[in-house]
Amino acid sequence: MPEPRKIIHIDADSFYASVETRENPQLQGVPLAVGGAADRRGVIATANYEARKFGVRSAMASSRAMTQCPGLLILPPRFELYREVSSHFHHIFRQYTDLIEPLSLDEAFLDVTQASHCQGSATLIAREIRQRVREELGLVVSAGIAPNKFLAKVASDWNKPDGMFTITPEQVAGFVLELPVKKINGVGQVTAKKLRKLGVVTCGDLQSLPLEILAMRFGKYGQRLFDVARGRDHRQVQSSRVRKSISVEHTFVEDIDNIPAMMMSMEDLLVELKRRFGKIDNRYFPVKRVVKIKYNDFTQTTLEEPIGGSGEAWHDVARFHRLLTTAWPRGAKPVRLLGAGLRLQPLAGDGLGQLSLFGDSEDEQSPGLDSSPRSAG
Ligand code: DCP
Ligand code: MG
Repeated sequence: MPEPRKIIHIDADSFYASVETRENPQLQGVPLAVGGAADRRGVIATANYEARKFGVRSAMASSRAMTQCPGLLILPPRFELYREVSSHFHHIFRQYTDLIEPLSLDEAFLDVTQASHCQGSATLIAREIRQRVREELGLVVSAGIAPNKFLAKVASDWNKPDGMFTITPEQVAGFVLELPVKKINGVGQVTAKKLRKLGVVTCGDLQSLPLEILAMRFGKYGQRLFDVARGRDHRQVQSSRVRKSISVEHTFVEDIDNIPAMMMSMEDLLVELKRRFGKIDNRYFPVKRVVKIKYNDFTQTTLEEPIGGSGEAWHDVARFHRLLTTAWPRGAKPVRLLGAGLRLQPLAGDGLGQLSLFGDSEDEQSPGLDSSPRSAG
């Protein structure tokens, strides 16, 4: 059994509104929202907890919010300011771990499994982060601590605002039994209603539904429901660190021992590699091709070659085949796994350093680059 991971989910309380209150302390205690003006068909981005008592919510029309809470003060958003605050959050997070996955300006997952601070206690690290955010930024963040992302996110919401909640690996099984399925990220009203018709309100109820039934009713999402009902979530914290490579691999049901079969498999891998690289090819270019072979005795070998400047495509099948046929005789045994990959270099001036702040919008910072595969040169 691998050692359990330690994941922290951090989420600032009424983020935009809290920043505005920090900038203008006189607003303390006043029902406050940030959003578009009511007389211009604006919507509410967020409201502080005083305004939430009146039912004011994110995405609500500002005019409706004014009706529900007549004294409501609605301020226009100041995104530059919120971004700056977000970068300060990340500055604090980075003192504890490099494995940080931002979800939005005020929300992030941290994997602190390897962190040595606070005697390695994720709960103590979260407490320290909350304290530092309060002292250094004058803001409040809630934190959830758990062995995976799903539970850490549930936990940060558990005692919000100004809350912290830990679910230890030993507590997982008991915790999910009573957890309402509505708390599962991705279970909206439609899914919740469908589940209720099946007699399911809690994750405990959900556990009684076999995977086949879930797959039939919910398609691909069925497997996810099956897993999270048991408190399982294997998704890794995806940090925005600069990538050095990208690869795909395949383990065969039965080992293969002939070159033509390996070549065919390599072609499938290239299709998948092309698809995966297509998602990031506006930020990186490939500098090397890599082939990996794992033999049936679990020994392995890799072979790579620079991608030339003669206009060849990085995904040139013949070149991957050649790497494969050159590398295989090194072990000359049946093969249980094949992999294909690329070593990458970031495109210059792509704003990667700001990735963590702007979520997906970093794509906008590399204009004029098409999404077709390109080779180095
Ligand atoms: N936001 C937005 N539109 C939405 C939801 C959120 O513009 N529909 C913005 C405003 C929020 C910020 O994103 O301040 C963070 O979103 P959260 O969902 O974390 O909400 P808050 O931080 O405001 O409140 P909470 O205390 O519930 O986290
Ligand atoms: Mg928040």
